[in-house]
Amino acid sequence: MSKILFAPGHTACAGCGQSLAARMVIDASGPNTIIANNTGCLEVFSAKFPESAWEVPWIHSLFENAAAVASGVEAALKYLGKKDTINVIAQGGDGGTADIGLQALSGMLERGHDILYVCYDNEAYMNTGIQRSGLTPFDANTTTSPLGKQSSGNIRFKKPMPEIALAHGIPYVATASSGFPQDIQRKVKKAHSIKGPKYIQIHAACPLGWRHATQDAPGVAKLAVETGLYPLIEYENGKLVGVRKISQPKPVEEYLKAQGRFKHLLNNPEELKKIQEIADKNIEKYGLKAASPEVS
Ligand SMILES: Cc1ncc(C[n+]2csc(CCOP(=O)(O)OP(=O)(O)O)c2C)c(N)n1
Ligand SMILES: [Mg+2]
Repeated sequence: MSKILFAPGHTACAGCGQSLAARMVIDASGPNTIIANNTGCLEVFSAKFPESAWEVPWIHSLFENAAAVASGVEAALKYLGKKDTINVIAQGGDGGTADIGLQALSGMLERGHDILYVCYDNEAYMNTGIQRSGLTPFDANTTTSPLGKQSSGNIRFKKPMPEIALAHGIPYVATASSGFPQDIQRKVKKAHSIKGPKYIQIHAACPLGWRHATQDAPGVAKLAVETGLYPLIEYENGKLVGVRKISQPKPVEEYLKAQGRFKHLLNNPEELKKIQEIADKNIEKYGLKAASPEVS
C-alpha cells in the first residue's frame, strides 16, 4: 500500500466533504508535492499545533496568500532545477479563493506559474461561523445572508470563478465534487501532467454549514451535480473538453430539501422557480443532458 499522505486523526467534522476531497487531491498528487494552504477549516483541522496530518511539506501563512506563497516556492524550485519532479499545490476555501485571495490567485495565474490551485468550495466562510462568501449560492441562509422581509437568503449569485480563471488564458480549469471522489483524482492527475497554472474547484459538502445529517454528505453533493446546480466541467486551453452528463436531471427541490440552509424555500414556488432556472441554464450552457439514458 502506498504511504498515507493525509493522515487520519485530524479534527474535521464527521461527514466533512473538504477532508475527503483533500485526501483525494494529495493521494493523486503523490509524495513529491509541496502545499501552501490558505487559512480556513482545512488548515485548522489538519494542522493543530503541534500536530499535523500532512505527510508532505505543507505551509500555512495567511487567509489570502496561498497562491503567492506557492508562487515563491515554484520560483525557488525552478531556480534549483527541481521543478520537473515536484508538484506545487496552492489550496484554500471558497472565501480564501474567490474573495480575499482572488488578487494573489489572479497574479499566480497571470504570471504562468506551474502550480495547481485547488478551491474547496463549501459555499461559505465555515471556519468562522457560516458567513456568506462570493461562492455562496443564491437564496442560501447564512449568518450574514439571513432570511428577512427583504430577502429569502443570499441575494447574489455564485461568482463565476471557473470562468474568471479561464479568462487568464490558463491551460486547465475544472470543477469536481466530494460526491465523486474518483473524478477528483482523475482531474488532479491530469492537471499535474500539464505545465502552467491549473485551477480545480471542488464542491465540498459541509454538514455543519449546509445543515444536513453527516451520513448524507456524499448524497447531497451528488444531488448538486444531478440537478445541474453544480455542473462538473473540464476545460483544456480554453475549450470545454468534458462534462459529466446527467441523463435525467432531478428537480432542484430534491437537493434543496436535504439541507437546512434552503429549508425556507420549500413552500415558496417563486424562489424555487428562480433556482430551477439556474440549473436549467447550466444544463443548456454545458450540454449536460446525455444524448441517451445512462445505463447503470
Ligand atoms: C485577513 C483575515 N481576515 C479574516 C480572517 C478570519 N478567517 C479565518 S478563516 C475564515 C473563513 C474561511 O472561509 P473559507 O475560505 O471559505 O474556508 P472554510 O473555512 O469555509 O473551509 C476567516 C474569515 C483571517 N484569518 N484573516
Ligand atoms: Mg468555505
